[in-house]
Amino acid sequence: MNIRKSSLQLTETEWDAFIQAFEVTVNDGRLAEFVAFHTMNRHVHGAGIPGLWRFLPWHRAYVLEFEKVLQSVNPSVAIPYWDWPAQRSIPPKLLNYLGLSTGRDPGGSPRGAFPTQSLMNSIMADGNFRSFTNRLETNAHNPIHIWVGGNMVNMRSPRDPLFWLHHAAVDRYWHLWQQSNFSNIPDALGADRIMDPWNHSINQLLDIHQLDYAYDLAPAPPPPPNPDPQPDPQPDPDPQPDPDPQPDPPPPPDPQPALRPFIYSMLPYKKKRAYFFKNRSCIEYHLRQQKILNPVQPISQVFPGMDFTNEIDAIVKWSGNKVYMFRGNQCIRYDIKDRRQDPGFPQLIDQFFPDLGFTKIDAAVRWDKRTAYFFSGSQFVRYDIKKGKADAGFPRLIANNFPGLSFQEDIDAAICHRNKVFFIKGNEYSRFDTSQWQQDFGFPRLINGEWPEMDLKG
Ligand SMILES: [Cu+2]
Repeated sequence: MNIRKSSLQLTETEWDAFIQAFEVTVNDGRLAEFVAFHTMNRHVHGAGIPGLWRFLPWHRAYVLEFEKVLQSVNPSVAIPYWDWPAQRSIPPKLLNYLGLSTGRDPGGSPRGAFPTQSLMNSIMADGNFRSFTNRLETNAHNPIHIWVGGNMVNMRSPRDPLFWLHHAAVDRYWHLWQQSNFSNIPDALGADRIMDPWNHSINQLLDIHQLDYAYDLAPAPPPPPNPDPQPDPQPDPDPQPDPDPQPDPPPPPDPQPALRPFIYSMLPYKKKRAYFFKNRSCIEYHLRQQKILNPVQPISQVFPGMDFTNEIDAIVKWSGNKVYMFRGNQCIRYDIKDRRQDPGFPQLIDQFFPDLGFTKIDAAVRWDKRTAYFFSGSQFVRYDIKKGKADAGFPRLIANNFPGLSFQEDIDAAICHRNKVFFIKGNEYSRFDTSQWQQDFGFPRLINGEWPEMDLKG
């Protein structure tokens, strides 16, 4: 039985053996052969059928078969798993070892990208295979591929040794989940049940002990203790008064800062068309064809004469040709036909829209002819455009009124297209069906997976 250990638990010798065996497969072409299996992409990723059913079993076979290749070089090698909630960085031993990868580009703070323990707990508590695998793939697996960058964001990701540690981690979560959901299995049909190019069927892949491997269940080592604040043993021989006393430093950042937003606000302006905004830029987008119509342009060029030329928090189409735009604690009204800002603006949000009860708006959306929704923090208000006031009984909690919506606070942007509302937060978007009043299946999705050019430059 071959035991896969946490990347935090591997000894120096075990790391060296893994890297040496990996390097042999780089040089003899066997890794490249495996990369080719992945780029063929035989429906081995979500979000539709059969990719949704095949993602976990196919990658289980894939990691297992490659592990056998490594073991043909050195029988003692097992692929370690990257324990993301505990090791929120590239395992140091692999920092300078790229395998066949042409490079990495780790994307800033891992705090937004690495799944937290509480996210993993919530995914693991999901008793439905279909939504479990979708969330594991979309919310935990994808962000790490993207965070690592380089080859890890495309189908050649298996070139990077991190891929294998990453997918061992995904596989381990499936295995742990199976302990309480064993009969809950991928519902693929016919040929989709066979994990080609091998002939393992899904049924043969369900029990890892039959596949002769296991995961160490040793708990991750505790985080290093905070050093006790000790009095300085050597008193400063020449204490100087602080030459420039500063106020206390700001409090440390929130331990779970929001993901870096991809889109700050959206404005529908014609049937099926919208502007998407980020930083100082906007692009024109076709909602139905899902394509960009014009290159990125500065906001100040597309909307001349406007006081807000960057970082617009929210935009909502109002009646006629008027739109309201929100930034910080201010709002303006803009005429999109005449392309000019209405006189008398900017105004303070809490003075111009006093019954919203918000000083800041994260997202706003025109829901139908008469209704707009404003989102701020974890709350929202429904607003009657015709009466010019908020409906009674608001604000309410997003979490209580949008059942199943993945984003329950700090929504970046929202836009309505027919009976669907798209919500954006960080690098994900979700689609909410207003006639069924529920989030559509298969969401949230990654913006840069499906809307590849959407990362507007500042
Ligand atoms: Cu992957």
